[in-house]
Amino acid sequence: MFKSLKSGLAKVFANQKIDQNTIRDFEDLLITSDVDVETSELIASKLANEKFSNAPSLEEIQSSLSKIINEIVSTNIKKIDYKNNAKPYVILMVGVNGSGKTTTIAKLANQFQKEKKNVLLVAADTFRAAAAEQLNEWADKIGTDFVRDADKSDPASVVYKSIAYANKNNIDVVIIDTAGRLQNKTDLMDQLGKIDRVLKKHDETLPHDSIISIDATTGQNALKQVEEFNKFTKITGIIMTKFDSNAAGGTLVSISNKTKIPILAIGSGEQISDLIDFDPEQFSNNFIKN
Ligand SMILES: Nc1nc2c(ncn2[C@@H]2O[C@H](COP(=O)(O)OP(=O)(O)OP(=O)(O)O)[C@@H](O)[C@H]2O)c(=O)[nH]1
Ligand SMILES: [Mg+2]
Repeated sequence: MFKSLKSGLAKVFANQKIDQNTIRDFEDLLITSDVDVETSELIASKLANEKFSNAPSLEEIQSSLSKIINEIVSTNIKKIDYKNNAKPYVILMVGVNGSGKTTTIAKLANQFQKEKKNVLLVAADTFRAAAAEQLNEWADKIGTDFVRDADKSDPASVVYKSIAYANKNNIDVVIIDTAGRLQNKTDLMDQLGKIDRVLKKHDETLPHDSIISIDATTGQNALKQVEEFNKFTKITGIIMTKFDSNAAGGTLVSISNKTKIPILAIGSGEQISDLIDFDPEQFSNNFIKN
């Protein structure tokens, strides 16, 4: 992970100089690591303003950069706060196709189960029969409750019913799986808006969390995804999936800087235990130094 940035930094700052030329090359390097232009400029200007000795070593530059990145990615650090909140605590999982929603739900459910919470998984991806099956299998494996509706039914309907089910069955945490949708497909985004509104009919504080799963290898489009989904349900947290694959890492830096929405956790594989809390310092060190 992040290999390109480290070797790139060594090249850009080989002459141990921080001047207009190296700063420009550094900005270009960030952009090739999936950091957006504005955020790249911000990081570069912060670096240019750092007080260095005459010929700063690569290590000095790296330390300073990792501090700068850490400042950006540690805005609004947050965990899912389901323990001290309303019962049931309702989490809506959204995101584009294949971004890891269903797998991440299984990982979260597994964590909550371990904490002795009663969990309900809701299949609001009614487009594909296989989608509900996939969630059902996870529910069986982890041992959570599960509700679904007939295929092709209105997903808002099963969502509405699920809250009544949760109230009746002493459920602590409800996690709703939604169909993957591209953020520019208006009809599908409207449908998501309807799911959000139906939840608010039960209780206007619902959903307590709307989490978007973002494939860490997505690049610049990730920002657009967060911004668009946020128009239909207020996004309260981000889970970056597939961090074990060849992610450049810059996507996460950009999203943190531009949206200020907390990164809740990171998906590090396909197994149920492959979900780790986001650690800004560790991320920043890896991003710059590894
Ligand atoms: N390596 C890796 N693979 C992951 C991770 N999270 C999910 N996947 C894989 O990505 C693929 C898609 O995951 P799903 O959870 O089905 O994604 P989804 O967003 O529910 O997909 P749709 O419902 O079709 O929109 C599966 O093969 C998962 O095993 C992760 O953190 N690391
Ligand atoms: Mg899915």
